[in-house]
Amino acid sequence: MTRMKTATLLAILAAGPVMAADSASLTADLADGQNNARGTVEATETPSGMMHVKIQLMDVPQGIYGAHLHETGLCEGPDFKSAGGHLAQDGEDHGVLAENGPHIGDMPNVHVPENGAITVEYFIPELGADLISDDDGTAFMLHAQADDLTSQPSGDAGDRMLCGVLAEAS
Ligand SMILES: [Cu+2]
Ligand SMILES: [Zn+2]
Repeated sequence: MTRMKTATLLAILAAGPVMAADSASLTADLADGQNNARGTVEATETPSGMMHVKIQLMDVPQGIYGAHLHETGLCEGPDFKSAGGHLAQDGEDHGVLAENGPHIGDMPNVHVPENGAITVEYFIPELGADLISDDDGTAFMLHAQADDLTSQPSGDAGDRMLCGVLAEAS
């Protein structure tokens, strides 16, 4: 453990202060309502201003599931209601099919294949690490059903299946 931390520190030093300042990175460990590990999410700022989000899932039942960033970084199972609604800015409605959509925390559905494992990457425009790391934090949520991309306020995506709190990568 100590050795790994030293290696990380050296890597940061090698990258120099410019890189460190420009690319904040946040990660979340995903768990289901029974606290079983189900994957990870990584959100990294890029020079373009877009957030690069990488989701890696494992041991998830085959299906199509809504994926969002939720406004509160608190994952209390089994229902994960503690994470609140979608991460959103003033005047935003839910979903890309809404005229005033989407919420800044809305992402495309994840299609999990039969083997239960998938990795997907998204770009989210105009999302900075400062918005994710606000006072009450932010959670990534995968729902039990597909997001219809239009129903208010959350795409009719059903129960909350997997949750993870995004925190600065150490
Ligand atoms: Cu959601
Ligand atoms: Zn939404």
